[in-house]
Amino acid sequence: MFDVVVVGAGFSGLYLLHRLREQGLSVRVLEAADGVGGTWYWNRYPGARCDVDAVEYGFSFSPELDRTWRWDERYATQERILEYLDHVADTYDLRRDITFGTRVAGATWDEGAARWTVRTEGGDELTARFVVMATGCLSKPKKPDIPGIESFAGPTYFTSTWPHEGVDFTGRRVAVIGTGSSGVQAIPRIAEQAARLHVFQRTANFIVPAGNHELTEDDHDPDTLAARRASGMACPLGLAFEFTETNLKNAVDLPEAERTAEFERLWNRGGLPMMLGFADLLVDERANRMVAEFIAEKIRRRVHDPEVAAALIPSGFPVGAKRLCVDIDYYEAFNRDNVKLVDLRATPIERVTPAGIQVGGTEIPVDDLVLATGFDALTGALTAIDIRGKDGLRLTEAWEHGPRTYLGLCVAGFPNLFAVAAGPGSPGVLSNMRVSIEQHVDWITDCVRYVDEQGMGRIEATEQAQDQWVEHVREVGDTTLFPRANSWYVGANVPGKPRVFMPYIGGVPVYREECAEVAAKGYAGFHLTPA
Ligand code: FAD
Ligand code: N01
Repeated sequence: MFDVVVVGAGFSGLYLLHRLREQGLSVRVLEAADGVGGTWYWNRYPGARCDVDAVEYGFSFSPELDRTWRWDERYATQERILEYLDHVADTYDLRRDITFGTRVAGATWDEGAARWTVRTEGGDELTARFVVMATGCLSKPKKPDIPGIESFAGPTYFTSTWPHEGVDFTGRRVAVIGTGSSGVQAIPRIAEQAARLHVFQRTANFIVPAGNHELTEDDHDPDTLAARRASGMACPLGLAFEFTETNLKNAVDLPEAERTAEFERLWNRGGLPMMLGFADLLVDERANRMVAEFIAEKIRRRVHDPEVAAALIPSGFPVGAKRLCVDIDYYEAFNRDNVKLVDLRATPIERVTPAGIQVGGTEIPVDDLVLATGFDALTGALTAIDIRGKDGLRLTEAWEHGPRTYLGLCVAGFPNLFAVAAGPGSPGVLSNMRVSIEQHVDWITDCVRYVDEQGMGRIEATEQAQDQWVEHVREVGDTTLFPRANSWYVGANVPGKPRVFMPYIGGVPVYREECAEVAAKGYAGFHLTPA
């Protein structure tokens, strides 16, 4: 029997393994992939990179890693992040406790023995006192329901499970379906290679420029790094950002020139902090429309053909309520002769045929189909596992009407089970994920130590604490514009998924304090019992 079984070997699973082992616990990590990396193992599409500054995205817990690793660009490529996570695994000799190529099919709680039995798809069983699901927030790809898609005769590539050997699109007629973050990153790179690229856009997204650039040794200076990390800890989104007096004001209260100057400054700075520009951008429709119009004007300037520009301007949902995309040369791709935008709002896809995609009665010939169609986010990887808690309660039953967690970390009825940063009810996906992952892992490992030190064998969130947290997450979400978009944050991209705004929007610092307080009060809201 292990003390802890961890499922997943991405950022979360790797740090968990390191921390739990440091505590002297026996740990086994089970990972479906053949290597470490999680997101960065699977998503190898052209153009894939982080959209949080790499120096902030890398782990903060290890002076050793700070000393031995250098990021080369502001936004590291997928290859570089995967190299980094391999370096983390090497540095801490993590692979010896990871079983690769092993997908977990189920986990069943034995109340009498106070232990979990974890079952793999291969039929192996492991027992453990605790299980931590480090299965990822965006790790369960979602296939689009498009008539005829299975009949396509050429190769179909999912951005989320891209072939390791890469794909050469030279001379090919390529179709990309999907214009979320993955599509926005892949499209300019595919456009550079393909003979012809059709981009099938159902919803135009709000996109801000990356402002990518090379990094120097100064960017890795220990004091600079420490300052950035401290700034990230204080920011609701976990991003290093020097708030000015202006950023604490409401956009609607400022003269237009002053407001536009700040939008312009943040636009030129590049990246996700665009949404930190003013206090009211994500809560007041009027302020949100101001930033929407600012972005629309940028699109009009970047895209030469006014009709194409108009189709690329998002409408019908607030800026930021769907995950903001960050681009390198996205709009410029539509100025190329070999790229054509197909606006599915005007002409929906009728069907995929063996030789192409039929739209408005015309078949567009296609050699290669690229699906950048997203994920069953937050809950997908968890509900794909047959998790059974007390009295055989299935997680899918407990979450029938939407996910319910305490702090995004635990679920009532499922003792000694934790989820990392992916748990609905946590701020993870609204933050620089590394910040949330480290905080979650630290909290979970402290919790396991506390249970052991108290001579307890079992910890479970109470229904009451969970109900209060779920209500709090909903209430805070409802004060914002987030629930108004059909986003993966509310599960709208998966037919039949209950519509619930899943992440906690209270911000990283508030959430961290809340978690710390729960721990300081002897894990308030949890029921601890001897084994
Ligand atoms: P993951 O990296 O998703 O790892 C989960 C692992 O669990 C996977 O390896 C998976 O194979 C494994 N697993 C799942 N289910 C099972 C099972 N049943 N059995 C065995 N193994 C299983 N976040 C940011 O903050 N900044 C970014 O710039 C950013 N860029 C992103 C780009 C892309 C393309 C995507 C998809 C996501 C991005 N994210 C970003 C979010 C990203 O997922 C997190 O930053 C982070 O990598 C999550 O790490 P994780 O270890 O929690 O999960
Ligand atoms: O997925 P998405 P993603 N017909 O769900 C379209 C992170 N990430 O992989 O909006 C036609 O955002 C769908 O259209 P619509 C980041 O958190 C980060 O791009 O549903 N189109 C949409 O355009 C991100 O939010 C980076 O109308 C269909 C697209 O497919 C998250 O991962 C990079 C369709 C899916 O967009 C997910 O991003 C990549 C259909 N039947 C990912 N079904 C960084 O930059 C779906 N679509 C760091």
